[in-house]
Amino acid sequence: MTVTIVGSQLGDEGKGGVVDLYGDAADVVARYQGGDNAGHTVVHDGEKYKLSLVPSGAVRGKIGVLGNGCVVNPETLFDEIDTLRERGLEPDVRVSERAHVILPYHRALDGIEEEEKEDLAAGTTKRGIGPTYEDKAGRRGVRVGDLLDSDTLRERLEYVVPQKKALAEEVFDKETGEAFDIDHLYETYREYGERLADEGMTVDCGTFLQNRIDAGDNVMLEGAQGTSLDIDHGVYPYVTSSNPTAGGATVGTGLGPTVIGDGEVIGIVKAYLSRVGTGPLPTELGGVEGQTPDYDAADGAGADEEALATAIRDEGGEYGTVTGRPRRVGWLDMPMLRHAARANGFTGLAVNHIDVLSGLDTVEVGHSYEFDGEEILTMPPTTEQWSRCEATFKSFDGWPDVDWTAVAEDGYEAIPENARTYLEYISDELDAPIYAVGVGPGREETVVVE
Ligand code: 2SA
Ligand code: MG
Repeated sequence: MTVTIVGSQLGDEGKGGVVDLYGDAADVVARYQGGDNAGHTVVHDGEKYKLSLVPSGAVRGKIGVLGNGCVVNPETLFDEIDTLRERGLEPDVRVSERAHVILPYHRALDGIEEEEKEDLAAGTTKRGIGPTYEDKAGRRGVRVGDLLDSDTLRERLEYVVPQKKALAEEVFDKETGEAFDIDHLYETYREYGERLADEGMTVDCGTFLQNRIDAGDNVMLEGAQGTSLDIDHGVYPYVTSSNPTAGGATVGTGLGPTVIGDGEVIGIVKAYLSRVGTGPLPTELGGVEGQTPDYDAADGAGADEEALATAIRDEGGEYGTVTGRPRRVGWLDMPMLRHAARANGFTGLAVNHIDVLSGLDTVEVGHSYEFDGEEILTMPPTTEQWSRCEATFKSFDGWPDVDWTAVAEDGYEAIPENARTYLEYISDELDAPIYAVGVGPGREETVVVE
């Protein structure tokens, strides 16, 4: 049996808490896309762990797998594993031999391209994610399995590195150093390969997971980022370079779609919107310099909106886990969620952070868009079209700030009535039941809907 956890918005929907909730029943937790651009905070036995690559289940004694759809920076991988070991844990992490390796030149080129792109820059995490997936699609990538075979590694590097060096030096007019030096890269990455082999960490992901499922184990597939950051279904080009949508779970692990479809696909929804990075955002409140297009510090009426945005940002701790960037915030965007519900085929929803909105007089929701004089209920296919959409809002009466820990203990009926009205609206619009409601940052602060 599998449970797939997918972000339905722009990442940071609180997937970690839901992974925790369902992770108890899981024996294996696998990631299927992305790399060390995914920030998740895991609280375990009162200790806080910040991870960006290692699947969060590894903190809780589960087997953590990085699937073939992931891009792996071995330096981050071993740093995270070593840090967990120093803190007394014994993480069991496996890595697909088919996963692609992030090399130092990928990180360098990510930074260079973001500078060059100006208005088209996605505001990436600069972890080399895009350039690594580019090389994967361009059939010039280095895979984890290649690190274990020094002749192949050497051959691959000799082919690709001169191209990368020329790109940096000749196209972008940048100086290159060790990150573009074949001998240096060969030595360093061969050693990573040795460590992966010594610790028996590499697997053929699809076979490994299928065998576990056949033996009766539960497998959780943990998506990173979110649907609107999907390279195909997101707001291109302001997206990440992988498929966070549920289809990515099959391609990115090697499990068949019927295996994934036999299980649950849970859409994680944040009760409002947050976004790190650039691009349009029709329900945005205020803005963040350097990320919001044409950002202008607000005055007059806009100042109230800025203040509300700041309050939500601070209350919700909306700062990037990986980069520390303040996140842009806005009201819930229903066209975005309808798009996500369809693209992922959610069997259920978890709605998080309803506590963050408590105490407001009214809570707004972008119910539909006005687009070229017409009302539309889902996202248009191009981002240029999306930028012309104006949200039409629907207002909900706010709910009080209550003792959310007590609510978590008492169950769904203890959630303030107005908040339940809001939740039921989301569930009706997306035609999916609510499985869980996040009412606080802690692991226990989740209401499971019976
Ligand atoms: P990239 O680095 O190539 O994946 O960036 C491309 C776009 O995808 C966005 N992106 C993210 N958005 C939200 N959360 C992410 N993870 C970290 C977190 C981000 C952080 O959990 O907070 O710490 O800043 C994440 N990863 C990628 C990114 O902003 C670009 O718009
Ligand atoms: Mg995150």
